[in-house]
Amino acid sequence: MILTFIGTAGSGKTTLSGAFGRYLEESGYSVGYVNLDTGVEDLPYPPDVDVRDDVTAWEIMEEGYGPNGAIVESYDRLLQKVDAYVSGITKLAEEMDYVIIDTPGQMETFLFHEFGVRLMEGLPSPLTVYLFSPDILKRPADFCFSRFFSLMVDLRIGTTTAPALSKIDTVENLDRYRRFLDDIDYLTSRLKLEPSTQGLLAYRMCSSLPELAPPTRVLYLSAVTGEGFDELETLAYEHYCTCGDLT
Ligand SMILES: Nc1nc2c(ncn2[C@@H]2O[C@H](COP(=O)(O)OP(=O)(O)O)[C@@H](O)[C@H]2O)c(=O)[nH]1
Ligand SMILES: [Mg+2]
Repeated sequence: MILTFIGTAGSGKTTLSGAFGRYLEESGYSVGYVNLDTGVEDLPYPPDVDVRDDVTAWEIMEEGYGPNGAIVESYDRLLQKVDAYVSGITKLAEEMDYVIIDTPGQMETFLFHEFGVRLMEGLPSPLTVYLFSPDILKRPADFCFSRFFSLMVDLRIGTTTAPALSKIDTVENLDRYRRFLDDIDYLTSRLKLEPSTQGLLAYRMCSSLPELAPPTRVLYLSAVTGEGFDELETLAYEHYCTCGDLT
């Protein structure tokens, strides 16, 4: 089965790819690793498929591009080979129990680039995990934003997407986060009390969430302590055995 980690830069994709992969290997599974980041230097896992074998952001910078331009240019060049990547990853998935895909550091170079979209469309039913870290969750509207962003990932790349709070070892009051993320009715009731137009928008959006999407459960993960790894394994199993029902 194919598991893809998506999230903003620093949300913990690469660390989690290594830590969850090791957890699966220690449980006796065979695991294949895919690195799609042209700008990464060190990886905490041995990649079986690695875009840096074709192109790196640094070599493009040597041609005179700036850091952002080099990253975009690297995916423009990789686009010509997207079909070969789809075949390579599909083959790896046939050989291994799990294939873990670590996506580019900057999420937009994956979600907003044809390389990422075409790659994901070509793969056999990958499960995507959308990672967001606790530091972006301050106000009730932020919780609504995270739930919706997970849906937007689904909409953009067409894969079943599970939202996951990363780095939970860094938060003291996980219960507060859980309450806002797990209980949409509670979140909606809190948003109703927000006086701002932003609060009103969040209230309207969150009220419609149950109609828009099946009630996918949220994961709570730490790549440092391994918390939530058993739930992630269960979710991946359910995705493959019950055809995407992640309630
Ligand atoms: N405390 C803590 N730090 C983490 C965790 N996962 C990642 N980090 C740290 O967050 C930073 C960014 O992680 P990285 O995996 O490179 O993020 P990526 O850009 O999404 O691939 C690094 O300094 C990691 O050590 C976690 O579960 N707990
Ligand atoms: Mg990374």
